[in-house]
Amino acid sequence: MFDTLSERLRATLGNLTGRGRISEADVDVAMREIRLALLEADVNFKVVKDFVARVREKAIGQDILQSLTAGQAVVKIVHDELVDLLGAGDRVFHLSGNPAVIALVGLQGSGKTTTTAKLAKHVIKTGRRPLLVAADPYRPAAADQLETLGRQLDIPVYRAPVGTSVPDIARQGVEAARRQVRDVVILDTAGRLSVDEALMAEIAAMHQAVRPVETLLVVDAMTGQEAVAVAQAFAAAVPVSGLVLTKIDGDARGGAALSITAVTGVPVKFLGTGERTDALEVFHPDRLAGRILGMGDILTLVERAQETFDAKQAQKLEEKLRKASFTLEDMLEQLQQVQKMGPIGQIMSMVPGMGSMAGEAQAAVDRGDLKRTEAIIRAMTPSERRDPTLLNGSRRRRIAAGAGTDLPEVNRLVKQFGEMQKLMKQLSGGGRRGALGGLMGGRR
Ligand SMILES: Nc1nc2c(ncn2[C@@H]2O[C@H](COP(=O)(O)OP(=O)(O)OP(=O)(O)O)[C@@H](O)[C@H]2O)c(=O)[nH]1
Ligand SMILES: [Mg+2]
Repeated sequence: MFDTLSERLRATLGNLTGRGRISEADVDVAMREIRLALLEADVNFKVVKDFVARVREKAIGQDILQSLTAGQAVVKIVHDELVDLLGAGDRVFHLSGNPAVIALVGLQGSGKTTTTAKLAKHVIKTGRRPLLVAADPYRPAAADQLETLGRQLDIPVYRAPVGTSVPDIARQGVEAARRQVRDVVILDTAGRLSVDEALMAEIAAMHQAVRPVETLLVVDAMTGQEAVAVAQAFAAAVPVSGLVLTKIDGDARGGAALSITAVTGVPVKFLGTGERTDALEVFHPDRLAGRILGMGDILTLVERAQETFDAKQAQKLEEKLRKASFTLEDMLEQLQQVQKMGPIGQIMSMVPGMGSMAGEAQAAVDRGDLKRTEAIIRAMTPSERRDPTLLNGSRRRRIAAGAGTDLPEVNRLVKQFGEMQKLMKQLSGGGRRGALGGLMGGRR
C-alpha cells in the first residue's frame, strides 16, 4: 500500500531538495504535484485541498525560501503536516475496567474476527487475560471461526445459544469473564454488507448494555473513498473510539487511511498488516508519514528486528564478519532470519535511502530468488558450505539437480559469495570494522 503515492511524493520532494534555493513558483509546482498524487491515491478531495493549502502557507510564509536548505524545509513541512493529518485524536488504547470491554464493529469481511484474535495476543503481551466473545447471533460459522482462533492461541471463547440478542450476548460475555477471572472482553460483532439501520441499532444497544471502553471500527484499507462514509455512519451510531485499518499489506492506494481520521476525527489505533494473528502494528503517525515520504522508518524496523533476531546470534554473526569467516552455512541462517522478519520490500522501504530499492528486492523474493538461493545452499554438504573451493563441476551439477535448478544458477551464487567474501576481507582488514559492525547492528 502507499507505493504509488510514495513514489510520486518522493519524486516531487526529491526535485525540491536537489536544488538548494527555491522560488515560490517552485513551491507551487510541487504543491500541484502533491495535490495530484494525493487525489490519485484516493484521498478525500477536501482533505487534499486543506492539506496542500496548509503546506503552501507554511512554506512561503516563513522566510524559508531564502535559505539554502529551503527544499529540505519544505519536505519537513510536508512531513509534519502528514503526521498531523494521520495523528489527530487520542491514540491511546484504553484498557481500564475489570473486565475492560472492547467492541469491534465494521462491515462484513473487514477483518473483525481476525483483528479480535490479533488484539487478544496484543493485550496478553501487556499482562492481561482476554476472553473472546462471538457476538454474531446469525451465523454459527462466525462463532466457529472465532473458536478455532481461540483454540490456536489458547484463549477462551464465549458463545451464546443461537438466537440470543447481541446486547444479551455481550452481557453474558462480561459475566463469563468475571466467572473465569478474565480481565479483558473482546466482542467480535457481526458484519453487514453495507451500513443498515438494523445493524446500527443493534450495536448501539450493545454499547448501552456493556459500555465498552474501546469501540474500534475495523476498516478494510482497500475500500477506498466510501470508507469515509462508512466511518461516519458508524460514528453516528456509537462513540467509535478508534480505527483499525486492515489489509494495509494489500495494494490499496491508501486514500481511505489518509482521509478517515481527517474527516471524522477518529484516530487510527492499529494497523492490520497480514492474515496471521501476529500481523498487527500499533499505529505511529510519524512512522507512517516517514514511510510514505521515504524517510525511513527505523524505529519500526529496529523493533521488528529485535523481536526476530536473537541478540547472541547477531553478535556471533558480527564476529564472523569481522574475522571474514562467514560461510554459506551462515548465509543460509541469515536468509531464514530475513524471511522470518516479513516481506523484505516492506522492511527495506523502512530504511532511509533504500526506499527505491525496496520494490526490486521484493520482486526478487516474489520471483523466488531467496528461496532458490536457500535451496541451493541446502543441496550442499556441510563441508561444501564451509569451503566453497571444494565445489568442482560435478559437485555443482549434483547441487543444481538437488536444488531443482540449473548449473548457471549455482555458478552465479558461488561467484557472488566469493565476491562477498573478498569484500568482507577488505573491510575487516582495513580500519573500517566499526562501519561494518554498525551495519550489522552489532554492539562493540
Ligand atoms: N492480507 C490481510 N488479510 C486480512 C487482514 N485482516 C483480515 N484479513 C483477511 O480478511 C478476510 C476476512 O477477515 P475476517 O476477520 O473473517 O473478517 P470479519 O470482519 O470478521 O468478517 P465477517 O465476520 O464476515 O463480517 C480473511 O480472509 C482474513 O484472513 C490483514 O490485515 N491483511
Ligand atoms: Mg467475523
